Amino acid sequence: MSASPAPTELACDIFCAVVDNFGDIGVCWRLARQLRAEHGWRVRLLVDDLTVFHALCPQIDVSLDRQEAAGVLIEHWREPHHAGDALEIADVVIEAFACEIPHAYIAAMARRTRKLAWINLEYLSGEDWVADFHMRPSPHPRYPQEKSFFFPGLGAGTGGVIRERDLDARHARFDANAWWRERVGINKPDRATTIVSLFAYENPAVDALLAQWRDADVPVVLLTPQGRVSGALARFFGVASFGAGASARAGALEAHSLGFVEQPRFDELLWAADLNFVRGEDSFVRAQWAAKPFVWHIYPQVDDAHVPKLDAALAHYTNGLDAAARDAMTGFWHAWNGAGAIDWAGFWRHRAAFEARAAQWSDELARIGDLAGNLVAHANARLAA
Ligand code: TRH
Repeated sequence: MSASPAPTELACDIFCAVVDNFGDIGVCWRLARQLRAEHGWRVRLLVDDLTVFHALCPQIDVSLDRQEAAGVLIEHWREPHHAGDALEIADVVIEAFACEIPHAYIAAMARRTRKLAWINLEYLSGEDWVADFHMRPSPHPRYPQEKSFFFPGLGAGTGGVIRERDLDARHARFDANAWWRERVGINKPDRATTIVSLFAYENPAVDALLAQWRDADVPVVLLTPQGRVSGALARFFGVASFGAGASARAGALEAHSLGFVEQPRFDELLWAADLNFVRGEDSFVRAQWAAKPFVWHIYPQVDDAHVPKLDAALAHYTNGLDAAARDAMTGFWHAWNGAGAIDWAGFWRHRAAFEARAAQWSDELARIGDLAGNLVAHANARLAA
């Protein structure tokens, strides 16, 4: 009797086009690392903008066509025709966020005799329709290929969101005192202070919020990664700029600007704060795992297509809060996203209820399963079909 063959490492290509900001590569880089580290896949990440990637992974050399980081092969993908240095077709092909993969690559996929799984990884949405469309196949109009649509989501029957196996252990090891000294250069503020992290786009509501923090009864220490909201802080404090390392004070508000850190360290900021303002997609997910109250600045879309997405997330997140706390959270998220007036005191008076719900929601979300694990199961099923 012959011995059964050793299981082969699945090869996976992830195509990532950076539309803007950090979220496209943020999601792809996190997924690539996890597929390599936790599932043993041989992962190649083809990305069209190495400069943005460098911000999340300083090890990236923007001048190289090919390099390796965290066990992942990284190729500078020159859209739209460049199909990777060697036109080797992977077992699992992931096109992130409907980016268009090169025709030469698709044609080679069609010529391949062994099965492959071609997956379009969609943007995250908490809306109900997502479960109906998750994992649906769609035939290619020209080639005998089927592509399936993998939908991240916040509810049962969706692909879930990314969650690494070592996340809880990393969180448990987090030394807040050491972090404050290293990253902010001061001792951790005492419990009487509210610590807020602020990662946001330009936001008309920020001026009112800064003024309310300045005039608040309870002191606020604000930590903000330098970026799109830094100009508003500079204006508020009457300084020329508010880049990394800057600090300022006004009334009860003390603010510190932080430099951008490599992606695995971004969680630490969320763990250090009592309340997190996050944006886009990846930081929105990380805030949920941090299990602290958070406020989401959603990525604005044309025709207000983001509004139902915002409300769907709110419906999940506020489920189980009493009516007053739910209304305060809903009103504050809406105001932060351009509808209504900011009311800090009315919001934060529900802090205890928000904290309890944030911990509970993090557990509920974990029950859907981690996106990488769900995606591996889906790809294996496609390959075996
Ligand atoms: O940067 P974002 O706004 O990204 C996006 C893009 O705009 C994209 O086009 C859009 O479709 C998507 O949002 C919904 O926000 P996001 O998704 O939170 O990505 C930020 C990434 O930056 C995240 O992976 C965390 C990382 N980061 C660090 O690695 N270090 C840091 O210091 C900070 C502040 C963030």
